[in-house]
Amino acid sequence: MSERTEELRESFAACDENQDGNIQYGEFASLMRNLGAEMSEDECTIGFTEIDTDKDGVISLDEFVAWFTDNV
Ligand SMILES: [Ca+2]
Ligand SMILES: [Ca+2]
Repeated sequence: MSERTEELRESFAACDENQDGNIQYGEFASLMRNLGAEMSEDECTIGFTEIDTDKDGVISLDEFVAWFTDNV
């Protein structure tokens, strides 16, 4: 596992407040607030949907890593 992926895994774990192994919408919204991103409810929803590529309503670690690898 690359160092970059390890960092992302740690960010994911920090974001996963209830430690269930997925990021729910509420956890994603508070992550964005913590990052200081000024996002409206709509923008948050769009961002969440974009990362949730299999559309199961939660962001898995794979989806999180894939999105940050492609976009950051
Ligand atoms: Ca969670
Ligand atoms: Ca998903």
